[in-house]
Amino acid sequence: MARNKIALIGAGNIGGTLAHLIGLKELGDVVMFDVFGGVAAGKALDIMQSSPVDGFDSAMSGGSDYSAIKDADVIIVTAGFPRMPGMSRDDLLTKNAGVMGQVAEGIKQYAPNAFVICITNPLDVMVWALQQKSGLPAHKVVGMAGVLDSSRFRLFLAQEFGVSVEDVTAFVLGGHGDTMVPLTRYSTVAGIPVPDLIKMGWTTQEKIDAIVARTANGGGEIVKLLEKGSAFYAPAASAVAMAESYLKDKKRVLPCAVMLNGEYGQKDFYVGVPVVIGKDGVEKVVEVEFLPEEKAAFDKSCDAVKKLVEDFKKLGV
Ligand code: TXD
Repeated sequence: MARNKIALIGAGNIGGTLAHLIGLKELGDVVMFDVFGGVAAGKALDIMQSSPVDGFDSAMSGGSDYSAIKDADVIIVTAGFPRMPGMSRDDLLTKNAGVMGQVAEGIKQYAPNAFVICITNPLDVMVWALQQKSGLPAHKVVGMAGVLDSSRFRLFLAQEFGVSVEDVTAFVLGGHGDTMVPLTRYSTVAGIPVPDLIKMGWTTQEKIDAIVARTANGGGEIVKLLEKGSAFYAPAASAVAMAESYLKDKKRVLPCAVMLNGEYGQKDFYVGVPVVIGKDGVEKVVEVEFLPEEKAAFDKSCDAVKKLVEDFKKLGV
């Protein structure tokens, strides 16, 4: 059987990390595309030169010609501009709107059957724009944010409880950003929900509230430290988990930004909810029951995303 072909649109910090992880996991051959073709080609060559040491057989190439992505099985989009200190994700709207149009054209022309994962910010709007402009079916175009947000949440919980990250699950919904909604009653240590752990005296509500706030600001904390650019190791790992679930038909339940069609009482825009990812892309949206305050937080998050979609439409790009 031929190897999978994975195209990376954008060969910046996340793009380069994606290529490296894909090689180390032998998920397929990698084609990197960037407006700076030399950067894409250079990173591809550098990573391929590590393959004899690490023992993986993935071909890597890079350039600035869209024809190279022809018939890719998976496309991961990071093209665009990252946040700088003091910028919100939404400030990136105008800058990245034009980029998405070009990327959508390239995908439509050369790889209309691909499973597409968008990472570019502001995430929920950019993935919507990419789906609309490329015309690919919505179940084949998803946004990466929830896996990253819940990974951050899991880490902070594991640190608080002094347990392995492997034994912590977390549940995060809503838009990527300050309005994201972490559901603590569906977040667990070895199956024990966080509210029960509070009752057991293992932690306090105040500490959990602080962890929730730190998670929601998880990206900003890193932007501030890095001073130029935003997080890239954890975002890349998160997108690779989504790609792997599709390519291996693992049917993992992962929080992804997907087009809602009446689920959770919302429709016609992208927002983060738990979904099953398998060989058909988004195979199922998992709909949980909300408590009134959770519903209010989710609806508020949806309103923020919808407003941004309207702002995007006004740009007329
Ligand atoms: O959770 C999430 N979704 C995110 C999103 C977490 C972290 C970062 N997130 C966003 O991903 C971030 O705000 C950016 O919008 C993207 C990419 O982040 P990265 O850190 O990889 O940015 P870089 O290093 O600036 O890389 C972007 C590359 C760079 O090499 C540009 O030359 C290229 O994109 N670029 C383009 N490539 C192709 N086509 C066009 N038009 C283009 N414009 C820029």
